[in-house]
Amino acid sequence: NRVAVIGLGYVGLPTAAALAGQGVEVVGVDVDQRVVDCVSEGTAPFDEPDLTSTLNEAVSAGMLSASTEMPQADAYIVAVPTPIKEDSHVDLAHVRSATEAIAPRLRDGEVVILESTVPPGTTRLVSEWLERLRPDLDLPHRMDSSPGVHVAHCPERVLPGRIMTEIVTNDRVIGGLTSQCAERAAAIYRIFCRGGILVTDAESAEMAKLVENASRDVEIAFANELSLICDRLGLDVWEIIRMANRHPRVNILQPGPGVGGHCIAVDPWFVIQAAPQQARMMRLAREINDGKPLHVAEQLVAAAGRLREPRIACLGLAFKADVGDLRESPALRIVREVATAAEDAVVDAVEPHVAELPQSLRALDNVRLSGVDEALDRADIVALLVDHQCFRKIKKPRLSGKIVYDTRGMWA
Ligand code: SAJ
Repeated sequence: NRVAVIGLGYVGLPTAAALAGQGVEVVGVDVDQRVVDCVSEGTAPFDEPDLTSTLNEAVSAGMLSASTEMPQADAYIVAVPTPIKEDSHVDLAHVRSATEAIAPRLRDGEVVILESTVPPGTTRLVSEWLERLRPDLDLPHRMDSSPGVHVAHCPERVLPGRIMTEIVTNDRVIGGLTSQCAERAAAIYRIFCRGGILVTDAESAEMAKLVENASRDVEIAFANELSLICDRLGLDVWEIIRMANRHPRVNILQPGPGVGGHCIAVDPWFVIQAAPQQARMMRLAREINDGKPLHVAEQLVAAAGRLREPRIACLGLAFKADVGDLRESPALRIVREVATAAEDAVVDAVEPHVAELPQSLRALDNVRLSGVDEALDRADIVALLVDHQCFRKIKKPRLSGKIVYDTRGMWA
């Protein structure tokens, strides 16, 4: 049996490696030749604990290969990006082109599984696309029918930084366009997943995934709103949360500089768009979390405005602790905003997880990528933007005489 995994990113590559590690022949497919070359050599094109070792073993054992061409397979797992467009609607272009690449290969008895996070109804849409591309095949319609080709949704749930553990231990929700579709997909995930497999219909699986992230977004928004309230009232938000969380049924999350990454800041929009009248709290949460970087930047710019040619050390650019992923990073937004608004300031961006400044900062001549020590030595203002483990070593005396903005409560 051969499985094709389409999209060798944060989700597809670990899934391919986990399946291949269990003795399944896997072909990873990606449109990016560099990614394919990297994987073919057994190396991961991005940082993720334990991924390279699993990958290396699978490639050496001949169980995992990579290609830009769609192979013939018994199952196709689609794990391509589903970003949002300017108008905050989903961009299904990658799902569409993956579907078009799979269609000519499909044969009766095979299964197509969508892992990408998508708005409700997309799995059915994929099946409809396949049906139009291959009118000769019998695609699923009613839940109780027995189609020739099976289509299901199995949303990913792994946490960056813990992917290789969570891909095995997390429970999985698997939604089929028919019960048989769900069962066929479940059989594949049971090969490497030790968590529970929850079988449902495709739309419920799509929705379950979205509300997991929307729920986290709302909870983080509560913490972020609380931090604004406490700022206003001159109270210490960290101490208040610490105390409130000693109540047996209270668990307030941590405020921060905003919500980043490609999931939590994106997925709630798919729910909001599906039911705009009803999804009021989710929309507000998005607004609160999206407004937080600007709030932090304004505070830093105001502090910089009171100094002459200030040096600002911004600790962290990643979207969260201990990863090098800068996508939708609030820290990045803050640095860009501060460097643009405070023109006579020099910003030392400290990000040990990247080798060079990202494109959006390279254009600014008052931002440089610096080491933590040099940045702290010359800083008038220190902004802790990401709670990377390596910043925990910085002790309070090192910050004395400097204006400190600790957006993560690391020194609280
Ligand atoms: N954050 C806070 N305060 C907190 C927790 C997080 O400000 O108390 C911020 C982080 O700094 C980061 C953002 O929120 O900027 C999101 O980080 P995260 O660690 O909460 O989540 P992600 O985006 O890395 O991964 C999430 C996970 N979803 C849930 O926990 C419900 C993961 O399981 C999903 O697989 C992933 O989204 C995804 O791909 O959908």
